[in-house]
Order: sequence, then structure tokens, then C-alpha cells
Amino acid sequence: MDVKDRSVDPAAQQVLLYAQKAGVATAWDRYQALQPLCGFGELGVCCAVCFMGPCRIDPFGEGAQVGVCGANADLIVARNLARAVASGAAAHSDHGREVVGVLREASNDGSASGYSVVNAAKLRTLASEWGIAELGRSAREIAGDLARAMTAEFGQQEGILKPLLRAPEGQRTRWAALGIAPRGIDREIVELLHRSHHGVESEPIALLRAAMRAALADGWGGSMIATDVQDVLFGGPQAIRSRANLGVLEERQVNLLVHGHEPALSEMLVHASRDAEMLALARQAGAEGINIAGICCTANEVLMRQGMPVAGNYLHQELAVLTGAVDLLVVDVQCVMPSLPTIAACHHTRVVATSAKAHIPGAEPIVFEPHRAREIAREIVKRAVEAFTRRDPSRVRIPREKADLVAGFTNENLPHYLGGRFRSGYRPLVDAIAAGRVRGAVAVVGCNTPKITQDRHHLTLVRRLLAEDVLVVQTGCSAIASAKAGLLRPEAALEHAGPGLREVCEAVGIPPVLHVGSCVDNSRILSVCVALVAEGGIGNDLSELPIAAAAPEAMSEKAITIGFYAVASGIFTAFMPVPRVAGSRVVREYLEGTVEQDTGGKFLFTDDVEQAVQGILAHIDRKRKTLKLAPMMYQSGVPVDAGVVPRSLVEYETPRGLESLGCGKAQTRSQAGAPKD
Ligand code: SF4
Ligand code: MSK
Repeated sequence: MDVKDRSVDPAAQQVLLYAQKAGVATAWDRYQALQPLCGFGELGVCCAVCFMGPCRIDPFGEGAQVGVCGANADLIVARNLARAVASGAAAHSDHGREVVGVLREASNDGSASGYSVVNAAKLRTLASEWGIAELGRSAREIAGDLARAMTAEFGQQEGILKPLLRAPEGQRTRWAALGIAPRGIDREIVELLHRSHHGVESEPIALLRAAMRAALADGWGGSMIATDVQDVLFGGPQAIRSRANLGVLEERQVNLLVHGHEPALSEMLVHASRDAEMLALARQAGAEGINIAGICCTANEVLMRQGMPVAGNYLHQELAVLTGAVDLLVVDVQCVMPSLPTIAACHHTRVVATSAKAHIPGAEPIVFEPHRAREIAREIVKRAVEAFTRRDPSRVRIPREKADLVAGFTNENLPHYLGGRFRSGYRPLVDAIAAGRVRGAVAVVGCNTPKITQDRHHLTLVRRLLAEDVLVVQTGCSAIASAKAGLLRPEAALEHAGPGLREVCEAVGIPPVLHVGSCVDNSRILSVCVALVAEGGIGNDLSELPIAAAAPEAMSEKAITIGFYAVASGIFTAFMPVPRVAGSRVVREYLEGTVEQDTGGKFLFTDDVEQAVQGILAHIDRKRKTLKLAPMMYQSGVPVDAGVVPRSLVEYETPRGLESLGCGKAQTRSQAGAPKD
């Protein structure tokens, strides 16, 4: 298989060629060795829920149409999907639980752990939302009470989750009417697993609604709590410059890669890497410094708060090790390939597994304990320095590719970047959408999969949307795909955005693709949507906004969970490749059709990225029409009506903060490129 069919990223292609020459198997080789994949499994009609099976339904209608227990294809597909949603919700939410534990630790004397409340303003905002007394109390006392209240949310049995109250009333009314407002985070996940057990829920649509409930417990519960607490502990991100791709690995420095999801230890590693004693150790070993770079969502976490460079997304994890330049790879949970120690054995690379929940044969275990975080971080840095002394420079092959980027946008700082100090708010964006300058906004998120040429769908979708004047917000590995391709630079507006979007980006000084964080930070996107509704003028609930979501190269069960909570929150969601739903007409018709009557959102399952583009644009245009917004000024870059401009965005000042990043300057409309007749 040609490396160009494996990845569109030139850095990946180089390392893949090297891997081929060296005879090292990567995820792509293992994927190929498994061909053809099981057709029953792909359709979702294989059931292994009880030990009378596995049962599989003949999709051609000739063989068995029901399992031993009588379950048909619709129930089997719905049950398999529901179990995937439960698993994804569990993963995100357990991440949330862990960071709440770190907050609890920070509420004690943090001298041993090294954790403290960094963002006291956010702590106090959360305290007032969660009904925790603040007057005359220290940050540590408030943090302790907040951690206890949040912990209780996981096990809550009745009522609704506290952060759900952030949702617009329209959404909450729909959830209540449908009976899918989540009560407790753990409760919904457990109930979904129970209902999908053999011989319990036999109605596929009821099961899919229960799956939406568990997914909502993730998006508006576990993930939202994770994001909030991480901001309290490690600071609220601000727009920040950095670089992405394998070229960020340093030939003369100790390269320590962080990979996984929970930022508690990786934040501490960043601090340890700046410690004078650790730096002296590195120098004694002959290194010029200690370079911390990231893979997957841990990368996004330390990028947006610390500006640490990103080595790559999901399919880069093995490639980074294969460069021979990684001295130590530290992993925690989720999206960590068990193959890593085998790949690392090709070089001197040490792999350290730090989660008590994720043992990896061949990796060195150092179990992360929040109360010893500082000590553990220093121990890991020391091991990285030791490994550096064994690095063989003659076997190091670092691709040169690395792209500049700006990351770190959040629902909290965007109003400032959009409106500046004096007019902070979403009004400039809302006006631009209402005036037909910006068509809408789309969240492009999710993973890589060897089923799709790495990054191809992400980049195609993002570029097509930009050209159609759609503002793009991104998280996870999708954001990293764009980062590697240079789409997170402010200059990308000039290169890829349609004229309307370009004018807005230049006037307010933002890139056309906004990096908003990691997978749990999809909750930030929900919060931006809530703020757009609150601003008024482009929809009274999330389902009325001219917005959509997409997961162009989905791999993880978490991705389908995110899709479920997006759809349950009223958001049209394109999901690629088609998940295991094709074996049931009932499931597909509900999720791609009638669910819209329930929640206002729906899925588009497709393998064709252009179909996703067209589906998203048609959906946004339908919403614009219903809202009676002004016609678009441009279609595919061509002015529709070069006449009246309802409101010039040039009156908005360049926001403070972005000037120093060089993220664009206020320009006159003619400088920004007025539409040509
Ligand atoms: Fe077969 Fe039913 Fe058991 Fe599934 S639950 S394995 S369909 S008998
Ligand atoms: S890391 S879930 S591969 S986005 Fe969040 Fe990337 Fe998908 Fe993992």
C-alpha cells in the first residue's frame, strides 16, 4: 500500500517509508492484515451479549433473521451501539472523576502534590453556580466543597445534573418531554448497560433514547466537569502560539512525549522539565534541554495552557517513536495503542504507563498518585534523561515538518477576542452570521482511523467549509490534523476562507479555525452554543442555530458518544466512517431522521466527505432560512449581491492580546478585500 494512501501528512509518509524498510508493522499494516473485516460486525448485526451466541443475522434475508433469544437485527444493532455509547460516556466521565479527585487533593495542603487552585475566578464562578458558600472562605475551602459536590453528581440518583441547567430552556423542555434528562452520571451509564443486557430492553428506539441520556450525562456532565475543574487547577487557556508535527522533536534535547487524556500528570511534567535541577541533569547527560511534546488529547491540554508543541494525532503515536528521537513516552488512559512497547523496542525509547486502570505489558509502571505528583513527575523526567544517554543519533530520523499554530480558544475568552476589551461578547460573530457574511459555525472533531487516509477527511471537510464562509471550531485529533496542515494560523483565513469569513477573521483577528481543546472540551463547544443563543438573534435553542458538527475520521467509542450528545442537544452531526448501523433500517431511520422530531438534531452517516459537506451546508442554509437571516453575501467565494452591507465589521477593534500574537490587525474593508463585481 502506497504511503500516500495511508496518510496525507508528508511527515507521516516519511516515517512510514522508514517503517516499511525496517520491517516494522504499524496500525496500517495490522489493519491491512485483518482484511477483509467481518461483514457482520461492520453492519452491527453480530451479537455477543450472552453466551448462547454469538449470533449473527443474515443481512440478505436468507439465513437466520433472529438470534437464539429472538432478538432481530434492529435490536442487535441498537444494543451494540448503546453499549458503545455507554463505554464512551464512561471513559470521559471517569476522566472527570479523576480530575475532581485532584481538586480534592488541591484543597488539602498542596505542598506535596504541587497542585493548587490556579484560576480562583473560575472557582468562584463555579462555586456560585453549585451553591457553595464563598464569603470569607479561602480558595482551598471552596475547592474542597466544590469537589465534594461534583463527586456527588456522579452517584446522584434523582433530579437532574447541575450543569444541565446551563442549557437553553428549549433543550431542557425537549429532554424532559422525552425522559432523557440525565439524573446522575454513573446512574445513566449503569442503566444503559443494564437495559442492553440480554433480555431487558427489547425496543430499539427506547434503547437509543436511553443512549442519548447517558451521552448527555457525558457532554453536560462528566466532560463539562472535567473541563471546568481542569481550568480551575491548571488555568483557563488563552490564545497561545506553538507548533505541530513530528518536526517539533528536538535532535539535541531530551524528548519526553505525553500521550493520553488526563492532564494532571502532564502539567506536572511540564513544570518538572523547567526545574533547574532537572535541566542540569539533562545538560550533564549531554542534552541541550528537555522538550515536552504531546500526542492526542494530552497534547491539546498542555498545548492550550502551556504552549507545549504537538507531535501529532492518534495515528502519529507509533510514528513518533519510530523516529528514534523519543526518549520516553508517558501514557495514561484512552487511545493508547498496546503496540507501543513493541515499537519502542526498535529504539532506546522507554514507555511509562501511569494509570492504575491501564496496565500495558512491556511498559514500565509508575502509578500516578495525586498526592505524590511532583515526585512522580521528577522521577519520569530522570528516566527520560537516562534514556537520552542511550539514544543512537545515527538512527534518528526526525521529519522536518512542523507548522505554526494558534490554539487555546474557549467559551470564556472568545468574547474578548471577538469584541475586544470594551465590547466583549459574541455580538460581532452573531452580526456576521445574521448579515450573511459568515454562513454558520461547524465543530469538526474526533480521531484518525486507518480506514481513512490519515487527516484526508478532516482537511477536506475543513477547507471546504472555510471556502463556504463557515467558521470552524475544533478539538481532539481533528484539531491536530488542522494544526499540522497550517490551518490554525491566522493567515489560513487569507489562504482558505471565503471572502465573508475572511473579512471577519481579519477584522477581529482570529484564525478561521479555532482550536478549543481536547475531547472533553467538546463541552466548551456546547457552552459556545449556549452563549450564541443567549446573545440572541440567530436561534432560541441549539437546534435553531445555523451550526453543525462532524467527526470525519471517527475511531473511538467516545466519538459516537459525542455524536449522541450533540444530536440529543439539537445539533446536526455528520459521522464518518459509517458506524455499525447499516444492518438496521429502523436504527438508521431513527438516528438519521425521526430523532430530529425528538431533539431537533440528527445524524448523517456517510463514508463520502463531499456528501458530508453538502449535508452540513444544506442544514445550515435551512436553519438560516427558517430564521429569516439575510441572504449569504457570497456563495463559493462569488458575491451573491455586492450591494448593501448591513453592518461593517471593521468598526470592531482588534482585541487586546491577539495583537501581540500577530493574529491580524484591524483593517479597512478595502484592505481586507472588498467583494469584486
Ligand atoms: Fe444471541 Fe440473543 Fe444472546 Fe445476543 S442476546 S448472543 S442475539 S441469544
Ligand atoms: S484522542 S478519542 S483519537 S480524538 Fe481524544 Fe484523538 Fe479520538 Fe482519542
